[in-house]
Amino acid sequence: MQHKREGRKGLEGKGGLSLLGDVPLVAETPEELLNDETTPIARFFVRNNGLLPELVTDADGWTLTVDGEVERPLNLSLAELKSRFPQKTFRMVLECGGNGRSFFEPKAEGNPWTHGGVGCAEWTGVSLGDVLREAGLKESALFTGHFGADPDKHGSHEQQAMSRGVPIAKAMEGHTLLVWAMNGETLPFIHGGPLRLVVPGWPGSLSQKWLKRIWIRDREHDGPGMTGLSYRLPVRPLAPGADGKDVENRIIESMPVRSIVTAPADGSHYPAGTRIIAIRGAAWAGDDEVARVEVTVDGGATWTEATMTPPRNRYDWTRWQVSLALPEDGFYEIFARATDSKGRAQPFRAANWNPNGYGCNVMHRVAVTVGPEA
Ligand SMILES: Nc1nc2c(c(=O)[nH]1)N[C@H]1C(S)=C(S)[C@@H](COP(=O)(O)O)O[C@H]1N2
Ligand SMILES: [Mo]
Repeated sequence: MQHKREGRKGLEGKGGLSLLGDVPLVAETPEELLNDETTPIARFFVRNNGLLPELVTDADGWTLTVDGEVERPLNLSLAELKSRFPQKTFRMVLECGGNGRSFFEPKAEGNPWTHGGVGCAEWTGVSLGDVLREAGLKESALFTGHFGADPDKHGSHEQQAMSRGVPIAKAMEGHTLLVWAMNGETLPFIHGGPLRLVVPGWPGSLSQKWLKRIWIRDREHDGPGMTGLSYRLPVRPLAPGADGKDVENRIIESMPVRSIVTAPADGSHYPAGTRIIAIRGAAWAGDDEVARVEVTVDGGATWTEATMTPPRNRYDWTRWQVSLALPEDGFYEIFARATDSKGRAQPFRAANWNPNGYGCNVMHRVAVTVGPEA
């Protein structure tokens, strides 16, 4: 795909990404560039809701405030975070809540992600729960509210570009991290450096970048991204195209199960006579585990189970591979279908349409040809 040269400021070193928007800056990763076990920073998607904050020169002097329903409000420098709490490194999936949106019909509102609004990196930091225990949660503590340093898309600091939050139980999970390093490197500015949250398994919007403040609240947080139709799904299935404004909805928590084929790339060609093709991919399932991945090349008439590499830790993705026999030269569509530990599999067709296009986990399709070069 040809990319526009302009509008890629902030995406230096990320030449392979597809630009979905320049203001705010949004770029996804073509599925075949997600073939690494750990997604390199150069291939990690970018999603902003506002403009970038000012560049930070003194990273260790960056401060995080924890206040609200706590016994002892904290104001910690990054240097203090690093020295006062046990350090953790986990490889975990970060996925935009709108990943897969472009497959809804009719089109839903928002960035037209294919399946590439996702990456799986090694995140290093401290558990948010350890910091909240130090602050001492009051009985009234119910929810977090996350605040970053970025201005909104008009450049104003009066309102957060996005400010979401989670129930206290999710905040206290050991894997919910305050992160300063990614793949062993200082957390890049574009990914929220010096300090970001990573709330694994739930929509990426909870993983606040350029994190300045965690406000502990006695009620559900109501910042931008928490109200209206934002990051919510209708409780009862909607007819595609409905406005969905006056129906009962719920906040999205765990993301749905998904798999992607990371090799071969869509449009690949094999020499005539090729009878076995090697297929590789990744699968993940929000808070749950991937129970199995199956692959078909005949539209779902027959399925072959893939071999899975166990995840390194909770919230890591599952890498999988399978060799498939092709009966003859010709055109094939590869579909991979993951099933989670609760028995939920991916649909063949985008299901559960909603106006903002969340939760589309339709199977990824990769078409290949076998035969003489055209
Ligand atoms: N401060 C801040 N944090 C943010 C956002 C933002 O716009 N501002 N976008 C969120 C969204 S919607 C996603 S999907 C992830 C993307 O993280 P990445 O850009 O590092 O891939 O960051 C989240 N954190
Ligand atoms: Mo997102």
